[in-house]
Amino acid sequence: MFCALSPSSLPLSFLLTLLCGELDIEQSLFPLKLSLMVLNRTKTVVNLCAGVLLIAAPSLFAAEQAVRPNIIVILADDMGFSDIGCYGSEILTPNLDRLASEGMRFTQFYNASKCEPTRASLLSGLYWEEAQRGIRRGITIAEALHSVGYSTLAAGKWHLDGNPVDRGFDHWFGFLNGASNYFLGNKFFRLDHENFEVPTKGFYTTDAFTDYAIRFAESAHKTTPEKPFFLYLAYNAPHAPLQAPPEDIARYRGKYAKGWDQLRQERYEKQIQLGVIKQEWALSPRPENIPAWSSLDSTHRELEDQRMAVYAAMVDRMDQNIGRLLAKLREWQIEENTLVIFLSDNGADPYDRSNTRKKAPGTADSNWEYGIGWANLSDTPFRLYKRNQHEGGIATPFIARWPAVIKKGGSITDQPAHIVDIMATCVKLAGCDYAAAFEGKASPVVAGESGAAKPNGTPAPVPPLAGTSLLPIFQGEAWAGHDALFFQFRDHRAVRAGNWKLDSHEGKAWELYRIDQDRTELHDLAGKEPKKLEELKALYQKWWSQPDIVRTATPHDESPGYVDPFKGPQTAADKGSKLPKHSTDDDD
Ligand SMILES: [Ca+2]
Repeated sequence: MFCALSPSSLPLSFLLTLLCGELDIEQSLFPLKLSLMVLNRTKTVVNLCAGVLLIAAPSLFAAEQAVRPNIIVILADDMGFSDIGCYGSEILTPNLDRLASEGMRFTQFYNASKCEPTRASLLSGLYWEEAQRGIRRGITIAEALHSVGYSTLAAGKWHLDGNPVDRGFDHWFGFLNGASNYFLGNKFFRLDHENFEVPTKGFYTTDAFTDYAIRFAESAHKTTPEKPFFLYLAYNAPHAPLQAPPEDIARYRGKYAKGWDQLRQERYEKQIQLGVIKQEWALSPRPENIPAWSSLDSTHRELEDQRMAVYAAMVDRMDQNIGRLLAKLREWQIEENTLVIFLSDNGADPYDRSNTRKKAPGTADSNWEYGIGWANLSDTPFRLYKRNQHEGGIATPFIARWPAVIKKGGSITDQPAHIVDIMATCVKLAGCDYAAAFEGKASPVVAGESGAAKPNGTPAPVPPLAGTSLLPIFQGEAWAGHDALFFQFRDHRAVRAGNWKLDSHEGKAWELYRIDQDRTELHDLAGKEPKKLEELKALYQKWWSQPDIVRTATPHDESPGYVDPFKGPQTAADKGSKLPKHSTDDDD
């Protein structure tokens, strides 16, 4: 129902608007952005203009229905599937829970398992392997929506080539690289193109990103109300280092003393109650490289409680800030026609490179991660983690609220969908004809402000979008969906097609799962279903051998390993460490 405005339809529709004299046109720069009131008046208008409509019906209907929404995409960083209340967590996230109760949740939404791959894929609408690192092929959502009159705004972590204001965003505040100290920032902070001097006191990234997101959106809304806006708010929370305001940490201290085994069971049971997972999917067992909570001594438990309390505080603080933004939408009276999406860029981070073990977790001068035991809790009920293509690496919470369109609050969909669908959705809602405007044309070349190199030679042509608009799902209608979804990071690979999923971890043998019956991937059917195994392998290889795919697979480097915080080398950089050395990819 949200049809694109074709240029040829504009003059006639505008004329009809004048003739009818009934339509509530907003300001002149964008005469066909009709108010919501118009939608309720369609019948009257049809009566008044019946004669003219006989000639002009298609284009007028298109115009009347094209009330383009504001679009807000909120991205969390390294947050697992079960870490917010409406997906099973004990962490307090009332604002995200409300977003879900007023909108819809997806139970089978997928990201690209890592920070930069997900950002490249989400913002380009292409698989990461097509977009290339940093988005060297393709355009961004901001470039697409800016071309059809949207204000385009961003705050948070960028982690792609160049600077967001060179990739279609009008305004940007945040840092260009993959991780930052939450209280002190780093040298990569920018306000648009300008270096941003992080205040020495009173600064916390999650608060600051929200401040600027609100500032940008308020300015766009108030100074150019005829233009809808697209806001990309990419928090770095709860990515390492574990750092949070003390008052938030205090609310969680002691709550994790019951340990990861009990909490994982509690989250699993809550997830079943909530309807975000099915009862027939058994909870994946604790891996052997995570000790039983009961085996830890009291000192160790105390430390674990401390660091999980900080992680919880970071998620909580993010939720508080999302609440501030949502309150502004209501205050500005634009809540009804604003699509708000929330998701995470990858599964929980299992690494433990904590190197300030004499300091308590949480402070500005500490550098802690929460370790594989808590990461396994975050990814309840799934197996494996960030970077892996098993469900623990790629399954994300996904909430969409849009009161004008998503009418059944609290609804849940089991449709398998993917971050490539977000761009497809945005261009659909914005009335941007991506294929006509961009496909086959040269991809933009941007300066390597964050240290990334420019593409060599002639920029590659912009490929067709890999995704499909989610609008039918929002409307409660049938959705064509995907024949198959593909996943790869280094030698972690997967393809999901219908009820089946093929996985390989660290280049090891393919595993085959009936994902509809066994989403926690506990019963490998590779030996029992050789025909299906070969079919999915061929599907993956066909995708993988496309000429446009940039092959990034390298020999596997390591498997996640639990590191006792009281024993052994403390960081990968320590001499003689048994821990793997982490490449840039692994660091963020
Ligand atoms: Ca991440």
